[in-house]
Amino acid sequence: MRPRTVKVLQDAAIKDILVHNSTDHPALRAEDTLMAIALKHTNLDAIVDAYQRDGIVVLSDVDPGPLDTLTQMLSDCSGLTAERIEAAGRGHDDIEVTAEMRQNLARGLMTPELMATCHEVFGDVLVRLIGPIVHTSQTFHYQIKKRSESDVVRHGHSGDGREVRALYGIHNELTAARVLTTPSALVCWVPLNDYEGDALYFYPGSHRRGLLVNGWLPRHEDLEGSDRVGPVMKYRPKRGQIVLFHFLLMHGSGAPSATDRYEDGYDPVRISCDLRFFPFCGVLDSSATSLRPDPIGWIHNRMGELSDDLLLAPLYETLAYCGLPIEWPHLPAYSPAFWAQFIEGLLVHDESRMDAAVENLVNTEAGFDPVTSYQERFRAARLCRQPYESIRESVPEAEPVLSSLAG
Ligand SMILES: O=C(O)CCC(=O)C(=O)O
Ligand SMILES: [Fe+2]
Repeated sequence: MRPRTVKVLQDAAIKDILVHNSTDHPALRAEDTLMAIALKHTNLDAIVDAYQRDGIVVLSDVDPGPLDTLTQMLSDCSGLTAERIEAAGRGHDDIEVTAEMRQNLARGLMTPELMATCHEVFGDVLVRLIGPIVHTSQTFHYQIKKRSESDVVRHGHSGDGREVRALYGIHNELTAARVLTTPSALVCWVPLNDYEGDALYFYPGSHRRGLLVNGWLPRHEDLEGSDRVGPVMKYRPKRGQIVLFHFLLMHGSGAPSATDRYEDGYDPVRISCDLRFFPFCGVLDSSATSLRPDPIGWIHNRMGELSDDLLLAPLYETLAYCGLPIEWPHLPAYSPAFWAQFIEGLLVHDESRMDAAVENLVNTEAGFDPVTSYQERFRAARLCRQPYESIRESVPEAEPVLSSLAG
């Protein structure tokens, strides 16, 4: 392929500079562009602060273990070499995403090696953000998106693999997914190449505004009244960075900026993968891992140090799933911690408590769907044995709940 020159206007060049790694001012955020924080022990507080404030944090200087494994797995299932993956982001290689490739890429399968390297590299951040017991998604999704792409989907995995290359409308992870999980999980979005374009749009702070949509909205530029979702920030992927974001954070695929001009045919391709991490989740039919000994003791200690309901939410959920009592403080409107009250209701089959919790989570002022649509959907939640079986040894406190579930 012939290398192509890129002509960008001044504003795009400025953005490039702004996305450099800022270790001196780790929690900085400039205008509408997200800054990166180096993933190291001394920055853990700054990482947690940024996540609390924005609902999203970009990490740099990350150990390459998970990235290398994900790149190798992509090469194995698609035939794309590491060189081609890299060149595609600069528009130096067209990547034909065939129907067969899409089928393979729509569902990557988690392996024990990938899970181990993720826990090693992200474990300390994960326990701070979602607590000491973690489910790691069994499947993940590769995305291969051309800058010129115009197809927009308003659904996730659908079987035809269209979502591998199409742009996503605005959504949050909880209600966009078919399977019900928890608002307090997080996405770990992994760019596999540097990409000359705004890959993702995020709405920082929307993670504290409750449920705004029960499904999917159009893309930012196609949505009249996108200011209801909030101010938008753009992310330009850099290989080696990792983007962590909250399950309630509104986001969607970006598109070429109207001010970027390119020579004919210049069409970089971004390649990425997204993993998901959940706090202990009794409705998720998978095994959880305890990343700390005596997780319930750990949770009680940590709760004494925390005041933010956003970080307390996943800890309350774990206690609620284990049938343990919670001393409820007053919760702010739309707090994700209301989900733990939903779980308390679920455990004792109290639909009115479940419905009340959901009502507190739904933002009817700015949102797009009525409370009843969420309540009807979430009432179908059922506890599974598998997560409880998997923590049997580390959390003996949950034994009564496990025994109450049919074998
Ligand atoms: O890569 C994209 O365009 C969208 C990704 C996304 O929505 C996600 O990873 O949750
Ligand atoms: Fe998403």
